Amino acid sequence: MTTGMKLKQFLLHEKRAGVDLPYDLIELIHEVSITCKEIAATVSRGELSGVLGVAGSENVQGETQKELDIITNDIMANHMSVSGLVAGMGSEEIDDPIVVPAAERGEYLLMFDPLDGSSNIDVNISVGTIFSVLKAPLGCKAEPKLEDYLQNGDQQKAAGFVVYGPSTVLVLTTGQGVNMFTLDNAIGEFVLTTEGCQIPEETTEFAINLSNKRFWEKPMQDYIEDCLQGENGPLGKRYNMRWVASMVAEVYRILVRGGIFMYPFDSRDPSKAGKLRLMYEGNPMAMIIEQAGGAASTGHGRIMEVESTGLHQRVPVCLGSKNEVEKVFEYHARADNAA
Ligand code: AHM
Ligand code: MG
Repeated sequence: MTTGMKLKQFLLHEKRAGVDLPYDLIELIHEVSITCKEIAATVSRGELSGVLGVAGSENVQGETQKELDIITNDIMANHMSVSGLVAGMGSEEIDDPIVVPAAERGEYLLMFDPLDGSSNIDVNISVGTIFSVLKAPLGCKAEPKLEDYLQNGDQQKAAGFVVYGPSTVLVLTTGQGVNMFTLDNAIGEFVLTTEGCQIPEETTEFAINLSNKRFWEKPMQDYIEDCLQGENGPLGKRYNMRWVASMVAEVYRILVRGGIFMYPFDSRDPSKAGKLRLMYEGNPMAMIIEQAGGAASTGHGRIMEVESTGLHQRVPVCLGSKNEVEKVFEYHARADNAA
């Protein structure tokens, strides 16, 4: 009976059962979970913390930073840089890789978005932390170079996110399925509450920011048009729509009851292939979704096969229930073939 086990206890249990999980990876995941407890406590204080609102600065992507973006970034970066487990880190909020002192270096690279969906923080809607773990090619022996980070999603050793909602839940994969751990505030531990999440293959629920429709490519416009026609349209189904504007909340919902989430390529800024970032949003979410039996695509192919060219590279994202993601892929393939 594994349900009810604490996070580290469960990972050690899996290792003893034969899962390929190095001890330092278990430690790393455990340390990340500790920082997420600190972030959960910070976020839950809301207006009491006196740090809601914008910080007056922009990140490398030209987005306005919230004070909490910076505070939560520092919580993660400061804690993990003295954990002895990472050789370097990359964060949504920091332009360049975060350097770890030589004496503190470990074997892994940690990519993270410390507070995803942070535009929601002032309106008290769920936000979260997303992370992706890669192996540092030179281990702890040298300071990682930028190219060391530029690995495909398929090379991830672990991926996860924590959603700070009515309850705080850690969703984790180490490549052996997806498990969920709910934070029990009474004991200060993440406790296993769902083992082996499976996303239903079929869905009638889509999530997309429809206000951007005029900027999308034709196949994406066509797919959504067909969804909106409901049971009498070419897809023959009555669809429901959700948009939380918080990817962690959308992916969590999809893991629980299925659905499809899209942040497609759009033409607002041709230099950016969509809004979401490959290394700390697209790839970790893709690994989680695939490990739960879903699919994660750019519309043209698997997200985790996209060649990584930069720490803050953008990627079109379409993920969730397998058969629905496949449909979106077919709309793109048809358009490609016609061209
Ligand atoms: P962020 O990392 O700056 O918070 O941006 C990512 C978020 C996602 O969580 C969410 O899906 C998307 O931005 C919402 O975008 P929009 O404001 O266009 O609806
Ligand atoms: Mg984000």
